[in-house]
Amino acid sequence: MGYNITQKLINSHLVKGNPVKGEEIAIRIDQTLTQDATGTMAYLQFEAMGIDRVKTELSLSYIDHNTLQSGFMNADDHKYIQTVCKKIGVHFSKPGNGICHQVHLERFGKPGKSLVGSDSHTPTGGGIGMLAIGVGGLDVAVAMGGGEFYLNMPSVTKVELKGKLKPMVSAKDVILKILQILSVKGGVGKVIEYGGEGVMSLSVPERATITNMGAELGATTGVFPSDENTRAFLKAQGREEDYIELKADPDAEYDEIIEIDLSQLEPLVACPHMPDNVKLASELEGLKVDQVCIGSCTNSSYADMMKVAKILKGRSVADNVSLVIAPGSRQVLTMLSENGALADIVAAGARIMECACGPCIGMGQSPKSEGVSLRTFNRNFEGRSGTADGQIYLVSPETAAWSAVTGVLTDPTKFASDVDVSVKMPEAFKINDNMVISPAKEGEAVEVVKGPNIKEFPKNTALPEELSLKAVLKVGDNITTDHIMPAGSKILPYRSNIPHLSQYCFEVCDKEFPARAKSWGGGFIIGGVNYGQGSSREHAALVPLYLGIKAVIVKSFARIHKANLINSGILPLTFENPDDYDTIDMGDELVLPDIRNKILNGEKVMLVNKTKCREIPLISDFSDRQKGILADGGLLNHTAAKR
Ligand code: MIC
Ligand code: SF4
Repeated sequence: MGYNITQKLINSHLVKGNPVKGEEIAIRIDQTLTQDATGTMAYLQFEAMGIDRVKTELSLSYIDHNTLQSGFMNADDHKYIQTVCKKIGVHFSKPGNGICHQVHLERFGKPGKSLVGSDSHTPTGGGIGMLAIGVGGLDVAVAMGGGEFYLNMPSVTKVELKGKLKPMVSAKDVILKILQILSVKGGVGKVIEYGGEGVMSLSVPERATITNMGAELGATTGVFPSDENTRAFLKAQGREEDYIELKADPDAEYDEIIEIDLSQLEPLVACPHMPDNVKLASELEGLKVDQVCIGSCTNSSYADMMKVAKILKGRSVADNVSLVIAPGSRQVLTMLSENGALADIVAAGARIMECACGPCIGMGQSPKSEGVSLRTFNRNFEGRSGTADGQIYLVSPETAAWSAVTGVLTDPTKFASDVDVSVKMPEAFKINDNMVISPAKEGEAVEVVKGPNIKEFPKNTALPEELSLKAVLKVGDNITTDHIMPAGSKILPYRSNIPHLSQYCFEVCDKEFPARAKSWGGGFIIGGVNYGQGSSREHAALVPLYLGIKAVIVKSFARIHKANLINSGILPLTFENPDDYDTIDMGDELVLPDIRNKILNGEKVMLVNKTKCREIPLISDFSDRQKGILADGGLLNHTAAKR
């Protein structure tokens, strides 16, 4: 039997375990990346591990999330990250150089390599044939120290692409289609592998748009073959030597196959407030628009921006629309400014933002109350834009640009004959890596600067024999990490200050939660399906840990968040019978008797609801490694205990 690409990548990096679906395996990590909003924690944890230098082939640290400096906090974090990176051997991409995933794709990603990043959109690297996985900061810290990365062997879904996209239909519409088919939880435990003759019609940045939003499917990652298009992209980036061919064997097998005929796709829109709430753009035609934002790690490549410039050239942004554009990297911005496209964009009336995440993570540009904002981004979770009742729609660059001009949501295909938006890949991208600072030589003295915004991270204690606490919060299905630990311009600057952050935990669902958790001495959280979907932020585990949360009991978990809970020593347990969720109310007195032994011995866990006089069976499906981590109260304690 032949191998698919996923199996080839995993087999070539396997260090432990049997690559059999669902079993825990460990892989060697070649590259790591962090961004600033998760990076401070990752580097504090790396320092706490007592390792002097990183042991990967290449590790990078990007500053792209917290670039608003309205106070000392973000600047403190940047200084800490820059100095610690210099010391431990990590390359540092300065603020303004671009969004981590875009820059990594352009300058550092290599087909055939493994990458973990402390950001859920790390699968962007799958567009260039990498095994690229989003993880929590502590898992990146471990990988930087040369440790393996553990995951459950995923199943592999093949997306068989046929045909070619019509003009004005784009890569974003492909992934929105897949989200419509699979939903925001349909990718959990899977790698989405792309194949078929349609692949050749997609450039590396288009492929990266598609794998990027694999995060929204909950997938472990996504991957495209590495082929002549990959070679051409690498060559144009001056790094043809990084090319290797990577393709599935003709007789490779898959767990599931989804066919998509690219030529049949129409422009799609993800409506508020979930990326899988997908409708046809033509159905929504005429919806009045207040704001259009173009950028983010999903759609900010040179080709995306050129398409937008072509549409805007000689036209004006509608009076009722504020158009905001953030090119994904300095490379893109430089090329747009040199070829005149930037002038066309500016002349149309766009507001140009720096090359960073910006509005995607609520760092400015929040829409007006109830404002309709069309965004080329990847997430439209409630409140994420910074406006609680903002109505965020996810669209392609083509739909965004035309809608900015017309002032209403517009199906761009009706203008297909007006403008040719095809963009040829440049023969040579503009290369300038002077905003990437190399680390110091080994042994060279470097002072690590920790300003007052950098506080210690919370540590857990070993799991006791019994846990007896109240249900301190009950939430529903599809709770995102943006619900658990919101971001945005007011809160994000405190990512290195857990006590401060804790005031905002679950703010979107229940403002009283932090105070209640403190006065009740912590507790258990009860939740529905796909709990913890979305970002990789381990703050969604560290802050509950700080507030005394000892277990999260839900119908099902999202992958990265479950791993982050385990790393923090919080028990992630699932209902054996999902209906038992209905029998627990907030405030109920709950007990997990003999829990330490049960976890360590892999026995069935019983939850006793003293208030309702009921016993509820729970699933605790942990590997031996995870049992040890949970018993010791988190990965750092576990590693220290093993020494
Ligand atoms: C996001 O898009 O939600 C973020 C902000 O990039 C997060 C990381 C974070 O919370 O810092 C992610 O996707 O992992
Ligand atoms: Fe940044 Fe948005 Fe991408 Fe997250 S999804 S890395 S906030 S651009």
